[in-house]
Amino acid sequence: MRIESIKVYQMLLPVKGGAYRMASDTVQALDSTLVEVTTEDGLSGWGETCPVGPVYQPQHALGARAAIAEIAPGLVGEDTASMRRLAKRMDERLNGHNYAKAALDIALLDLTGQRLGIPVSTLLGGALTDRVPSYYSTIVGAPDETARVAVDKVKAGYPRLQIKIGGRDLEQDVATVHKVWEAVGFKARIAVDANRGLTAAAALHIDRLCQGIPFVFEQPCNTMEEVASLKGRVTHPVYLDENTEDLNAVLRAVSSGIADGFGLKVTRLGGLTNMVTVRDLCAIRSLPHSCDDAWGGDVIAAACVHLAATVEPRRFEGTWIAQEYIEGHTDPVNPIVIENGHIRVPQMPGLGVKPERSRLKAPVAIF
Ligand code: 0XW
Ligand code: MG
Repeated sequence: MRIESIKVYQMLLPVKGGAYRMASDTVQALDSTLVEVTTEDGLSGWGETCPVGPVYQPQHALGARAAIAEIAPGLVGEDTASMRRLAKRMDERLNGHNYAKAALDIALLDLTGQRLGIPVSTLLGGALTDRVPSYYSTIVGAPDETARVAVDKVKAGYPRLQIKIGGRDLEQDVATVHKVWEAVGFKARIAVDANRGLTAAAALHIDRLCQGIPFVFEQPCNTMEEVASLKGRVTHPVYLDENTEDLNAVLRAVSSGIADGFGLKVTRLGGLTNMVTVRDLCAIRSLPHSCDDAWGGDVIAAACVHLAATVEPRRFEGTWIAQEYIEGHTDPVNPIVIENGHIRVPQMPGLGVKPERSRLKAPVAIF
């Protein structure tokens, strides 16, 4: 079936509570881009990409829409039967810009799933579970307050916490990790995420001053080289997030043993098709990882959950979705929701979510 049109929508997602603070940036409202790919028979598939501001990664909302404008005209009129051909077509139109291609990749898989009458998780190899764990991500905050939130979220059923640190005094970061551990103990697994914000020296200090606390250290420093320099010097496992900029970066991190695991973002890596490759690479070395994205509504949340359902549970680090930090749902009829720290995997054909038309403004571009 041929692609008849690609519509691009913009949706503003204000942060509940006012601000989401990370070491690298503080964001107040996120600018999400939704794509609707429609085929000649009237079927529509949806995709989404929503960078968490322009500083977290070298990606930004206007960049996503500009990249889609380069790519989309080359997809209109193409047959949707071959994902490989469509991926090739995207690469022929634009080099790189994985985060924009990701929205189209997700929409095309949504379409294919609907056409075949199977969920996207089946297209990705098949679900191993119908319910995936999520994790709660704090903001960079005062030690006592962060520990209080951590206790609340464990009570709410989250099996894992991601504690944000960085961009401030070492003393505050060390106190935060200790307070959370004293308050929560083994009731939840803990990741400490510095979002690139530490020098290697600061990461070494935190590692030593938090000896005996079983956390994984997520993206402590800015570059892969700095993170690699920690190997053998820190006692905590080190995970990469922001440095996994493309498939080659993941391959390099896996093959050289730089990372003990990953915080993976579906759009950064180019969509679900590429994430299947990453999932399988990680499986070869028994590396744990998450399946999330930086931000977004129900469409990207559904994409992450379908993929998450296909990951071997013993290595799975959870799916973070923005629900705790945004009001309402893009799809109020079949929303993706966290219940007791877990998320049900949609069983309907395709992604199983559709943005409610009344929530969408007019398309910002039609191809
Ligand atoms: C917790 N997240 C998934 C949400 C923000 O985009 C940051 C991100 C991370 O793990 O760095
Ligand atoms: Mg992270």
